[in-house]
Amino acid sequence: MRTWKTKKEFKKLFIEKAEVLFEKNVKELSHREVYQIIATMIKDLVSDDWIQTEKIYNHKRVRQVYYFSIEFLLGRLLNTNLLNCDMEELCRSALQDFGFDLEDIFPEEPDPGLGNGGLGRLAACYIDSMAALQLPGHGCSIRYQYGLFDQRIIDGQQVELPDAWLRNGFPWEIKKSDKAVDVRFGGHAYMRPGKGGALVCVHEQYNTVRAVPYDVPVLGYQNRTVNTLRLWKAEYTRENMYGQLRYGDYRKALQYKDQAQQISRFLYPNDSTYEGRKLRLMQEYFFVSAGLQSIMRHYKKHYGSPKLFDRYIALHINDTHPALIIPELMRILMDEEGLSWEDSWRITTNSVAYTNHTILPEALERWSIPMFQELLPRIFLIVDEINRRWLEAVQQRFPGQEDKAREVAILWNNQVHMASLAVVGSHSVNGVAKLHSEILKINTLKPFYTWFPERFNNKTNGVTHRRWLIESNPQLTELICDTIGKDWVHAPEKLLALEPFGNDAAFRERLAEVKQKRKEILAEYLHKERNITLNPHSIFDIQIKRMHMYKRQLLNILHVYHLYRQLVENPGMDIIPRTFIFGGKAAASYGEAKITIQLINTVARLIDQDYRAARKLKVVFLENYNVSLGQKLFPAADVSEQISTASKEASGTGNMKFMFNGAITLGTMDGANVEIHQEVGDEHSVIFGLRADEVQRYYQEGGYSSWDIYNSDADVRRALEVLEENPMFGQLREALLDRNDEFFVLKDFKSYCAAQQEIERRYRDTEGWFRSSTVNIAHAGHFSSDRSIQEYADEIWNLDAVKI
Ligand code: GL5
Repeated sequence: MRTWKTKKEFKKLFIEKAEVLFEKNVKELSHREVYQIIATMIKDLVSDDWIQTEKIYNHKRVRQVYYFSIEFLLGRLLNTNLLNCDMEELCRSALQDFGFDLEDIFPEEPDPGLGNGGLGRLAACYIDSMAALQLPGHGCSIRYQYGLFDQRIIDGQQVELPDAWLRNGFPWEIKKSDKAVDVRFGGHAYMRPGKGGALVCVHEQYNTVRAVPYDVPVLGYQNRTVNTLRLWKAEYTRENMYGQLRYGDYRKALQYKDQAQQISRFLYPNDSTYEGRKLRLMQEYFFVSAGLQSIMRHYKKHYGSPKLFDRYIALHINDTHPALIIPELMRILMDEEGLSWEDSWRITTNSVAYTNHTILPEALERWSIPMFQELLPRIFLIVDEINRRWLEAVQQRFPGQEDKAREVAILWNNQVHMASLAVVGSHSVNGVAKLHSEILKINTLKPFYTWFPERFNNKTNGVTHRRWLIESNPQLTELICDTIGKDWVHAPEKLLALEPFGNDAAFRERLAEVKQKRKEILAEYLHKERNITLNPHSIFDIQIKRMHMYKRQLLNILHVYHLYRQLVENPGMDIIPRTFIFGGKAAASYGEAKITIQLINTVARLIDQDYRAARKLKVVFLENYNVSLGQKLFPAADVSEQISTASKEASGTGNMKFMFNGAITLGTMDGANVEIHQEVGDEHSVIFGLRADEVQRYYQEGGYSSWDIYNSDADVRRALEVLEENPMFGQLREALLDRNDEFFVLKDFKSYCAAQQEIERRYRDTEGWFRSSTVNIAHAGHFSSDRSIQEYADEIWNLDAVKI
């Protein structure tokens, strides 16, 4: 393969690619075409290393991990990959010679629609860190044709448009048709005596869906490691189609074809319908089965006997969506490799490890047994047997205690309980922040913890500082390097060396300049691209995350309205101008979250149109929040809003991205906020509200009376008046008062207002503020995903780094 290492070679190849790909000379190229050419060139550039990496893994027969996740929210890859192969400056300068500015090229890349929120973004950070640490680890997921949705705000309301992110192709992927595998759905499965009398499974009359892999290279940070993210696309098979046509059943044949193609069409099919849920279950089995079959095939070719599978292979499941990997591995080992149940079970549980990402009951997956059985008859037989053996063990230990069995059953109440399957079938169960891992032990998964205390552990989340600091905030990166050198780039915990500079006036001044600059960059961008005007001299107070009642965007906007009312009554009130920025998508079927967006936009308009307030306050709801917009917002933030109801946010990862960029956390003692607070202390973060144990106690006691607060607190009463503006908002008022405020918005209102005043007080003390900002950056290193992944590798996967 011809590739480039110098600017001259780059330019020569660039010209050739322009001809081959677009039949154009350089002057005629559009920005999008330039992006496509460079992406293709990078893929060519790293292809030798990619092949080499795999060769070394195979040759040395190293232990490898496969990270199964139903989402990988990658973000744009061009900048990241240029940084990783250390070609950014060369590329920038070559393009300049051609008359292009690299900064104009980056926005041409659409954000891949392969994820929706924190869980998917975490998976993307984790594969980045695996490659950076030279760990043999790969991702496995689905190649969705459409992402979540493109969010538009029309008349203040969210409107969902299709996110056809693949419209112009995805230049980072390579289709591997020869590595396709078949996945079976439906039909009948039963056991019958085979040779020597042992029972064997017969599975017949099933449909076959072809899974075709598309591989995306995952580049290590300037270290030549190139791992793989394998994305599966679903296709129909001609054989299956013709099979049905042979019997003259056109309707069935077309139905099959359509259903097969549906599997990888949408991220998040609407699960409020039976058809939607069925499709989601098909997606889960589809990528798990395809991934595992290809792993097994590769393993047997290079490593040998399936009996040693668990010595060489670790399988990680990111939440329960890939938990069918447990019965699927059992199926492959027994039905295809001829191993016994006992050997297969030992290998399976030794291979699989499970991370839980939520305690919200509605998010714990359960499938109806009839649907499961119809779609996956062979897998159901195996789950049924796992459940039978497991309950037998429970009965032996607690004879006659039905309730013990009920608590831990995998099949119960006509449902398959996926979290129970995941815990029983794996050797490690972890939460994603210290508090969350404790809640799993004492609450959500308590009965399992009593059984398998040794399985439970914590792995606090992390984010890749390469994307979230180095790539997103070059100004801050330069300041840090000028101040403490570059060691931290490879060892982010060394950011700690920055802490003493919080006491250095010259450093603080430069830090303030960087923050100001980043606020101006954001303001300019929003002005140019979205016609939004911000005052870059106001405090930028930002809440960006999925819209959810437990995340309490409602608390934030009620406080803004409270401030607004104060200003109206007292226009001379001395407050520092404040810009409240919101961004996030609400699930299409989540009424209250969508109304909250409308409320935010209503308050925004109210303030804009009132001269008494508009000089001091500004509210913006940014349409279509995604990874690339996030990369502009985190560097510009002064205040990081992390205000979920304590105990509800498993970890949060936005909180860490803000911290890397020197924002101050305004948060509850929830998720990883607790550990951020532990790192920086009361002096450098602002904490408010009920604690997790208090929230849990209220729940046990049937809640609290929000009416009492309403009746006794005039500020609360006044703030709620905004909900009388529009009959739509009545639903929110009802949730807060008549449905007893499940998320403690009114209960925490007073203490949130006080915390906001505290933020303002601290901001007035510029010296103290930037000292706090420095301390936050210095302690952010702990929240690098490199730290998290090293812990996974050492404590769960038992994986060593491999030099390439
Ligand atoms: C989530 C949690 O809600 C977040 O608190 C957590 O940071 C994230 C990654 O561990 O996982 N669970 C989940 O289903 N989504 C999340 O963001 O989407």
